[in-house]
Order: sequence, then structure tokens, then C-alpha cells
Amino acid sequence: MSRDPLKHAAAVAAVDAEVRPGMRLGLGTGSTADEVLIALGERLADDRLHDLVGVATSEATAARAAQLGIALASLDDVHRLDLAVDGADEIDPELRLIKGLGGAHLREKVVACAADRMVGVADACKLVGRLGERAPLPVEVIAFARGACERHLEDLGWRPAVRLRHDGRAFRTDEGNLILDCHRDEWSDPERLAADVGAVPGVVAHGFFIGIARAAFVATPSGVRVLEAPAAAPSR
Ligand code: A5P
Repeated sequence: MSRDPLKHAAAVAAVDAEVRPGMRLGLGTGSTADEVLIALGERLADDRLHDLVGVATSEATAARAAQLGIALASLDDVHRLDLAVDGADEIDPELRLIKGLGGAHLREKVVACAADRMVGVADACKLVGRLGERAPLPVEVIAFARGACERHLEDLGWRPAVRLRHDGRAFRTDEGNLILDCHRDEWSDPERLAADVGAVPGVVAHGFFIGIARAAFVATPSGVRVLEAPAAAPSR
């Protein structure tokens, strides 16, 4: 992955503000989360941090963390995490997120919800006035239910498209499922949209992260802004 100075800045700011020695950490997936892994690895190497244990949100992140000297555990071993740090595809003014363009949002949501605190890291291009401005909603479905999920989502006003790999074959998540990237014209009331999509039989996880992120470290060319979430009940 190529290095991006804004993603690097957001990651460093989040790690330095949020991570303390001995923490149990949820490790996100994607290019910005990769900058978090690099920052953690650097601080472990020079003893600014120690005794960290990470739970990875993807096989790619697990491999990368191992490469960078970050100790790993599973959620079977570590029941609660102190902190999860992860990227996002969209962040709205209430710190509602869309995640999953990297295809890892199922494990990311499990890990984020196992953490006492979840913070996002992003560059400013991820900020949107309303969700759906620049990203589709990734919806992970079991392969058996693909057709049924497509029809059900269409009835809810979505336009689902099976995510494909570069070779034209269907993308499979780490759990072996398919992803439907879903567009729609009208995105008001994300809580209701999330509840409706989450209730479709065969849907394993959607990319709405609502009431989960408590803060976001957003890098702009003039510095890193820390956005705080309003107090709200989670809607997963
Ligand atoms: C992975 O499934 C996603 O939720 C990522 O967190 C998201 O796509 C952000 O990735 P980048 O940091 O690479 O933009």
C-alpha cells in the first residue's frame, strides 16, 4: 500500500492520544488502519509502548500486525477490548460511519462493539454532509441468500450490485460471504435504513456504524481535527 501523509497524520494523532501501554486493542483494516499498525509497531520497537495485545479485524491486518511485532489474540481469548481504532469510508457530522469498502466490516463491527471505545481515523475526504454521498452501503450476505437479499433490498429502495474482484469473480470476505454494494437515491434517517437492512434474512452485516465511534481523528492539510460524537444510543 502506498503511504499517504494525511492518513499517516491521522493515525499518529490517534495512537498518541488514545493508546496506552498494556491496552487490548481492536486493529482495523484498510490503508489508514495500516498507518495505525505502523505507528504501533514503531512505538513498540522503541519502547514508547509495551504489552499491547491486538485483535485483528481481517486476515490481512493479522498478517501485517504480526510483521510489525504486534502481539495478537482472538476475541475468544480477550473478551473486552480497551479501544478499537479503524478507518472509515464516510463520516457524517454526527460521527455515523459507513464502512466496508475494504470488505471487512463484519469483523470490524464485532471488534468495535467488543471495545469500550472506538475511534475512527481518516483524511478529510471521508467527511460527508450526509451518509451515501460518496460511498455505497456495503452489505455482507451469505452466498445462499444472494438472490433473495437482492430482491428484498430492492423492495427497500436499494440498488444492490455484487462486488467483484479484478478478475471478474465475486469478491469473498474473510468469512466466505458475498458483498452487495448498495446505492439508493434517498439516504435520510440512516438509523431506519440500518434497521431495515439489518432485518433482511441472509444479511450478516451492513456497513452503517451508528452510535459506535466516540471520536474521529480527521487529518486535513492544516492539521488533525478531533471530532467527538454526540451521546446517543447505538443502533447496530
Ligand atoms: C474495511 O472494510 C473498511 O471498513 C475500511 O475501514 C475502510 O474502507 C477505510 O479504508 P481506507 O482507510 O483504506 O480508506
